[in-house]
Amino acid sequence: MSEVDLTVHLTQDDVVRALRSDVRTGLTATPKTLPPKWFYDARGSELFERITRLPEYYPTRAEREILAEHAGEIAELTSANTLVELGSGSSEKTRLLLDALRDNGTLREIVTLDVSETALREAADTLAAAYDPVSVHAVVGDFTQHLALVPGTAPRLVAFLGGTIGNLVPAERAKFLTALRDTLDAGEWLILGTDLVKDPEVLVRAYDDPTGVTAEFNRNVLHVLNRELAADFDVDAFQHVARWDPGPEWIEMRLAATRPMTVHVPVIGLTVPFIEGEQLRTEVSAKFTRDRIATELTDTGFTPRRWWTDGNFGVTLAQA
Ligand code: AVJ
Repeated sequence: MSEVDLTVHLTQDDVVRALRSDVRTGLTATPKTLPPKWFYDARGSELFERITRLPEYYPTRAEREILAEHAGEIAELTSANTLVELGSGSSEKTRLLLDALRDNGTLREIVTLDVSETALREAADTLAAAYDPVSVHAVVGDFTQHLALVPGTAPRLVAFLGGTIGNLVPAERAKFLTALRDTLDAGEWLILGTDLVKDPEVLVRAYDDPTGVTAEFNRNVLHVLNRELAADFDVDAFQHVARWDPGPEWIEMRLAATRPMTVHVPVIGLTVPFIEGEQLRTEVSAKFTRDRIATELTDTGFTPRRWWTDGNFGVTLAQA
Protein backbone atom coordinates (compact mmCIF):
# COMPACT_ATOMS: atom_id res chain seq x y z
CA MET A 1 0.00 0.00 0.00
CA SER A 2 1.26 3.51 -0.76
CA GLU A 3 2.53 5.56 2.14
CA VAL A 4 0.78 8.57 3.61
CA ASP A 5 3.06 11.57 3.87
CA LEU A 6 2.29 13.95 6.67
CA THR A 7 3.27 17.63 6.75
CA VAL A 8 2.80 19.63 9.91
CA HIS A 9 2.23 23.36 9.50
CA LEU A 10 0.53 23.65 12.85
CA THR A 11 2.16 22.18 15.96
CA GLN A 12 0.36 21.27 19.17
CA ASP A 13 2.06 24.34 20.58
CA ASP A 14 0.54 26.61 17.91
CA VAL A 15 -2.89 25.16 18.69
CA VAL A 16 -2.52 25.82 22.42
CA ARG A 17 -1.35 29.38 21.73
CA ALA A 18 -4.28 30.00 19.38
CA LEU A 19 -6.77 28.68 21.95
CA ARG A 20 -5.36 30.96 24.66
CA SER A 21 -5.43 33.96 22.40
CA ASP A 22 -8.99 33.25 21.17
CA VAL A 23 -10.23 32.77 24.73
CA ARG A 24 -8.60 35.95 25.99
CA THR A 25 -9.96 37.99 23.08
CA GLY A 26 -13.41 36.41 23.09
CA LEU A 27 -14.12 36.40 26.82
CA THR A 28 -13.00 40.00 27.32
CA ALA A 29 -15.13 41.25 24.40
CA THR A 30 -18.66 42.67 24.63
CA PRO A 31 -20.68 40.64 23.88
CA LYS A 32 -18.56 37.63 24.75
CA THR A 33 -17.73 35.21 21.92
CA LEU A 34 -15.77 32.02 21.27
CA PRO A 35 -14.88 30.71 17.79
CA PRO A 36 -16.69 27.47 16.83
CA LYS A 37 -13.50 25.66 15.89
CA TRP A 38 -12.93 24.82 19.57
CA PHE A 39 -16.02 22.57 19.73
CA TYR A 40 -14.21 19.74 18.01
CA ASP A 41 -12.20 17.73 20.53
CA ALA A 42 -12.87 13.97 20.51
CA ARG A 43 -16.14 14.38 22.39
CA GLY A 44 -17.23 17.36 20.31
CA SER A 45 -16.52 15.51 17.07
CA GLU A 46 -18.54 12.54 18.35
CA LEU A 47 -21.43 14.86 19.31
CA PHE A 48 -21.29 16.46 15.87
CA GLU A 49 -21.49 12.98 14.31
CA ARG A 50 -24.65 12.41 16.35
CA ILE A 51 -26.05 15.76 15.18
CA THR A 52 -25.62 14.69 11.57
CA ARG A 53 -27.93 11.73 12.25
CA LEU A 54 -30.70 13.77 13.93
CA PRO A 55 -33.97 13.95 11.95
CA GLU A 56 -34.00 17.75 12.47
CA TYR A 57 -30.47 18.28 11.13
CA TYR A 58 -31.01 17.94 7.38
CA PRO A 59 -27.79 19.49 5.90
CA THR A 60 -25.59 16.39 6.03
CA ARG A 61 -28.16 14.13 4.38
CA ALA A 62 -29.10 16.75 1.81
CA GLU A 63 -25.50 17.33 0.77
CA ARG A 64 -24.77 13.61 0.62
CA GLU A 65 -27.73 13.05 -1.68
CA ILE A 66 -26.73 15.90 -3.97
CA LEU A 67 -23.16 14.63 -4.20
CA ALA A 68 -24.26 11.04 -4.71
CA GLU A 69 -26.43 12.14 -7.61
CA HIS A 70 -23.91 14.43 -9.31
CA ALA A 71 -20.44 13.10 -8.44
CA GLY A 72 -20.09 11.53 -11.88
CA GLU A 73 -20.81 14.80 -13.60
CA ILE A 74 -18.41 16.64 -11.27
CA ALA A 75 -15.66 14.15 -12.12
CA GLU A 76 -16.30 14.51 -15.84
CA LEU A 77 -16.42 18.30 -15.77
CA THR A 78 -13.28 18.72 -13.68
CA SER A 79 -11.17 15.71 -14.69
CA ALA A 80 -9.31 16.51 -11.49
CA ASN A 81 -6.00 14.75 -10.79
CA THR A 82 -6.03 15.80 -7.14
CA LEU A 83 -8.86 16.01 -4.66
CA VAL A 84 -8.11 18.39 -1.80
CA GLU A 85 -10.35 17.98 1.20
CA LEU A 86 -10.49 20.89 3.64
CA GLY A 87 -11.41 19.55 7.08
CA SER A 88 -11.08 15.78 7.05
CA GLY A 89 -14.19 15.46 9.18
CA SER A 90 -16.11 15.34 5.93
CA SER A 91 -14.20 12.33 4.51
CA GLU A 92 -17.33 10.26 4.14
CA LYS A 93 -18.92 12.65 1.63
CA THR A 94 -15.59 13.31 -0.03
CA ARG A 95 -15.49 9.62 -0.87
CA LEU A 96 -18.42 10.05 -3.22
CA LEU A 97 -16.21 12.45 -5.18
CA LEU A 98 -13.14 10.23 -4.89
CA ASP A 99 -15.04 7.21 -6.20
CA ALA A 100 -16.26 9.23 -9.15
CA LEU A 101 -12.79 10.62 -9.95
CA ARG A 102 -11.31 7.15 -9.74
CA ASP A 103 -14.01 5.76 -12.03
CA ASN A 104 -13.28 8.65 -14.37
CA GLY A 105 -9.63 7.53 -14.43
CA THR A 106 -8.13 10.88 -13.44
CA LEU A 107 -7.53 10.56 -9.68
CA ARG A 108 -3.81 10.53 -8.82
CA GLU A 109 -3.46 12.31 -5.50
CA ILE A 110 -5.50 13.05 -2.41
CA VAL A 111 -4.69 15.90 -0.04
CA THR A 112 -6.47 16.15 3.26
CA LEU A 113 -6.07 19.18 5.54
CA ASP A 114 -7.18 19.36 9.14
CA VAL A 115 -6.15 21.03 12.40
CA SER A 116 -6.25 17.75 14.29
CA GLU A 117 -3.28 15.46 13.61
CA THR A 118 -5.05 12.48 15.19
CA ALA A 119 -8.19 12.86 13.09
CA LEU A 120 -6.02 13.45 10.05
CA ARG A 121 -3.81 10.37 10.43
CA GLU A 122 -6.84 8.16 10.77
CA ALA A 123 -8.63 9.67 7.79
CA ALA A 124 -5.47 9.61 5.64
CA ASP A 125 -4.68 5.96 6.43
CA THR A 126 -8.23 4.95 5.57
CA LEU A 127 -8.08 6.86 2.27
CA ALA A 128 -4.67 5.40 1.37
CA ALA A 129 -6.01 1.88 1.88
CA ALA A 130 -9.24 2.52 -0.03
CA TYR A 131 -7.70 4.32 -3.03
CA ASP A 132 -4.36 2.55 -3.37
CA PRO A 133 -2.20 3.29 -5.45
CA VAL A 134 -3.32 6.94 -5.26
CA SER A 135 -0.89 8.89 -3.06
CA VAL A 136 -2.24 10.60 0.04
CA HIS A 137 -0.78 13.78 1.55
CA ALA A 138 -1.99 14.69 4.99
CA VAL A 139 -1.48 18.33 5.93
CA VAL A 140 -1.88 19.45 9.52
CA GLY A 141 -3.01 23.02 9.14
CA ASP A 142 -5.76 25.58 9.41
CA PHE A 143 -7.74 26.27 6.24
CA THR A 144 -7.76 29.98 7.09
CA GLN A 145 -3.92 30.07 7.26
CA HIS A 146 -2.22 27.31 5.31
CA LEU A 147 -3.96 27.15 1.95
CA ALA A 148 -0.89 28.29 0.02
CA LEU A 149 0.92 25.16 1.21
CA VAL A 150 -1.53 22.64 -0.24
CA PRO A 151 0.30 20.27 -2.62
CA GLY A 152 -1.07 18.20 -5.53
CA THR A 153 -0.95 17.79 -9.30
CA ALA A 154 -3.19 20.17 -11.26
CA PRO A 155 -5.99 20.31 -11.97
CA ARG A 156 -7.00 20.13 -8.31
CA LEU A 157 -10.55 20.00 -7.03
CA VAL A 158 -10.84 21.57 -3.58
CA ALA A 159 -13.80 20.28 -1.59
CA PHE A 160 -15.13 22.52 1.15
CA LEU A 161 -18.24 20.71 2.26
CA GLY A 162 -20.78 20.55 5.06
CA GLY A 163 -21.67 24.22 5.02
CA THR A 164 -18.62 25.00 7.13
CA ILE A 165 -18.03 28.22 5.16
CA GLY A 166 -21.12 29.47 7.02
CA ASN A 167 -19.10 29.52 10.24
CA LEU A 168 -17.18 32.46 8.81
CA VAL A 169 -18.58 35.99 8.90
CA PRO A 170 -18.68 37.79 5.52
CA ALA A 171 -15.27 39.49 5.87
CA GLU A 172 -13.68 36.16 6.84
CA ARG A 173 -15.40 34.41 3.92
CA ALA A 174 -14.04 36.98 1.49
CA LYS A 175 -10.57 36.59 2.94
CA PHE A 176 -10.75 32.80 2.81
CA LEU A 177 -12.10 32.66 -0.76
CA THR A 178 -9.54 35.19 -1.95
CA ALA A 179 -6.69 33.21 -0.36
CA LEU A 180 -8.02 30.02 -1.93
CA ARG A 181 -8.36 31.65 -5.35
CA ASP A 182 -4.79 32.95 -5.04
CA THR A 183 -3.37 29.48 -4.37
CA LEU A 184 -5.20 27.88 -7.28
CA ASP A 185 -4.06 28.12 -10.87
CA ALA A 186 -6.58 29.34 -13.41
CA GLY A 187 -8.82 26.45 -14.37
CA GLU A 188 -8.63 24.59 -11.04
CA TRP A 189 -11.82 23.84 -9.13
CA LEU A 190 -13.78 24.40 -5.93
CA ILE A 191 -16.78 22.39 -4.82
CA LEU A 192 -18.60 24.29 -2.09
CA GLY A 193 -21.45 23.11 0.13
CA THR A 194 -23.73 25.75 1.62
CA ASP A 195 -26.89 25.58 3.68
CA LEU A 196 -29.71 27.72 2.30
CA VAL A 197 -32.02 30.38 3.75
CA LYS A 198 -35.40 28.86 4.59
CA ASP A 199 -38.26 28.94 7.10
CA PRO A 200 -36.63 30.10 10.38
CA GLU A 201 -38.58 27.45 12.31
CA VAL A 202 -36.94 24.70 10.30
CA LEU A 203 -33.53 26.29 10.80
CA VAL A 204 -33.93 26.78 14.53
CA ARG A 205 -35.12 23.18 14.97
CA ALA A 206 -31.97 21.97 13.20
CA TYR A 207 -29.87 23.82 15.81
CA ASP A 208 -32.05 23.17 18.86
CA ASP A 209 -33.10 19.53 18.64
CA PRO A 210 -35.55 18.15 21.22
CA THR A 211 -33.13 15.46 22.44
CA GLY A 212 -30.54 18.08 23.40
CA VAL A 213 -27.59 16.71 21.42
CA THR A 214 -26.89 20.14 19.95
CA ALA A 215 -27.11 21.67 23.44
CA GLU A 216 -24.44 19.21 24.63
CA PHE A 217 -22.33 19.98 21.57
CA ASN A 218 -22.62 23.70 22.31
CA ARG A 219 -21.72 23.32 25.99
CA ASN A 220 -18.79 21.08 25.03
CA VAL A 221 -16.68 24.15 24.25
CA LEU A 222 -16.78 24.95 27.99
CA HIS A 223 -15.50 21.44 28.80
CA VAL A 224 -12.66 22.08 26.36
CA LEU A 225 -11.74 25.30 28.17
CA ASN A 226 -11.97 23.59 31.56
CA ARG A 227 -9.64 20.81 30.42
CA GLU A 228 -7.17 22.76 28.28
CA LEU A 229 -6.93 25.97 30.30
CA ALA A 230 -7.93 24.74 33.78
CA ALA A 231 -10.98 27.00 33.62
CA ASP A 232 -13.77 26.46 36.16
CA PHE A 233 -16.93 26.89 34.08
CA ASP A 234 -19.95 25.29 35.77
CA VAL A 235 -21.00 23.83 32.44
CA ASP A 236 -24.51 22.84 33.58
CA ALA A 237 -25.23 26.43 34.58
CA PHE A 238 -25.20 27.44 30.89
CA GLN A 239 -28.25 27.05 28.72
CA HIS A 240 -28.18 26.35 25.00
CA VAL A 241 -29.72 29.08 22.80
CA ALA A 242 -30.21 28.95 19.01
CA ARG A 243 -31.58 32.07 17.25
CA TRP A 244 -32.20 33.05 13.65
CA ASP A 245 -30.84 36.51 12.88
CA PRO A 246 -32.64 37.78 9.75
CA GLY A 247 -30.17 40.66 9.19
CA PRO A 248 -26.99 38.73 8.41
CA GLU A 249 -29.10 35.61 7.68
CA TRP A 250 -27.40 33.30 10.11
CA ILE A 251 -28.19 31.00 12.99
CA GLU A 252 -26.43 32.05 16.16
CA MET A 253 -25.67 29.57 18.89
CA ARG A 254 -25.13 31.03 22.31
CA LEU A 255 -24.67 29.86 25.88
CA ALA A 256 -26.70 31.77 28.45
CA ALA A 257 -25.54 32.03 32.07
CA THR A 258 -28.49 30.95 34.23
CA ARG A 259 -27.08 32.81 37.27
CA PRO A 260 -24.39 35.39 37.99
CA MET A 261 -20.96 33.77 37.88
CA THR A 262 -17.27 34.47 38.09
CA VAL A 263 -15.23 32.14 35.93
CA HIS A 264 -11.46 31.78 36.32
CA VAL A 265 -9.12 30.86 33.52
CA PRO A 266 -5.88 30.54 35.51
CA VAL A 267 -3.64 29.42 32.64
CA ILE A 268 -4.05 32.87 31.08
CA GLY A 269 -4.68 34.77 34.33
CA LEU A 270 -8.22 35.72 33.35
CA THR A 271 -11.25 36.33 35.59
CA VAL A 272 -14.53 36.55 33.70
CA PRO A 273 -17.74 37.86 35.24
CA PHE A 274 -21.15 36.83 33.87
CA ILE A 275 -24.37 38.54 34.85
CA GLU A 276 -27.51 36.41 35.06
CA GLY A 277 -28.86 35.78 31.55
CA GLU A 278 -25.69 36.96 29.83
CA GLN A 279 -25.10 35.19 26.53
CA LEU A 280 -21.82 34.02 25.11
CA ARG A 281 -21.87 33.58 21.29
CA THR A 282 -20.28 30.29 20.27
CA GLU A 283 -21.16 29.95 16.58
CA VAL A 284 -22.66 31.66 13.60
CA SER A 285 -23.89 29.39 10.83
CA ALA A 286 -24.71 31.55 7.83
CA LYS A 287 -27.39 30.48 5.37
CA PHE A 288 -27.18 31.44 1.71
CA THR A 289 -29.14 32.02 -1.45
CA ARG A 290 -27.92 30.92 -4.85
CA ASP A 291 -27.35 34.57 -5.81
CA ARG A 292 -25.38 35.37 -2.73
CA ILE A 293 -23.04 32.40 -3.25
CA ALA A 294 -22.52 33.32 -6.89
CA THR A 295 -21.76 36.94 -5.93
CA GLU A 296 -19.29 36.01 -3.21
CA LEU A 297 -17.52 33.61 -5.57
CA THR A 298 -17.44 36.07 -8.44
CA ASP A 299 -16.21 38.87 -6.16
CA THR A 300 -13.24 36.71 -5.15
CA GLY A 301 -12.25 35.70 -8.67
CA PHE A 302 -14.09 32.40 -9.10
CA THR A 303 -16.48 31.57 -11.92
CA PRO A 304 -19.51 29.55 -10.81
CA ARG A 305 -19.99 26.70 -13.33
CA ARG A 306 -22.72 24.47 -11.88
CA TRP A 307 -25.32 24.62 -9.12
CA TRP A 308 -27.27 21.74 -7.61
CA THR A 309 -29.86 21.88 -4.85
CA ASP A 310 -32.60 19.84 -3.23
CA GLY A 311 -34.22 23.10 -2.14
CA ASN A 312 -32.62 22.93 1.32
CA PHE A 313 -28.90 22.78 0.65
CA GLY A 314 -26.77 23.98 -2.26
CA VAL A 315 -23.65 22.59 -3.89
CA THR A 316 -21.72 24.90 -6.22
CA LEU A 317 -18.96 23.93 -8.61
CA ALA A 318 -16.76 26.94 -9.34
CA GLN A 319 -13.61 27.40 -11.36
CA ALA A 320 -10.60 29.57 -10.61
C1 AVJ B 1 -20.26 21.61 10.59
C2 AVJ B 1 -20.09 23.91 10.92
C3 AVJ B 1 -21.44 23.11 9.19
O1 AVJ B 1 -22.91 25.05 11.21
O2 AVJ B 1 -24.34 23.48 10.78
C4 AVJ B 1 -24.14 21.74 13.77
C5 AVJ B 1 -21.90 22.75 12.92
N1 AVJ B 1 -23.42 23.50 14.75
N2 AVJ B 1 -25.02 22.08 14.72
C6 AVJ B 1 -23.24 23.87 11.14
C7 AVJ B 1 -23.13 22.65 13.79
C8 AVJ B 1 -24.58 23.13 15.32
C9 AVJ B 1 -22.21 22.77 11.46
N3 AVJ B 1 -21.01 22.87 10.56
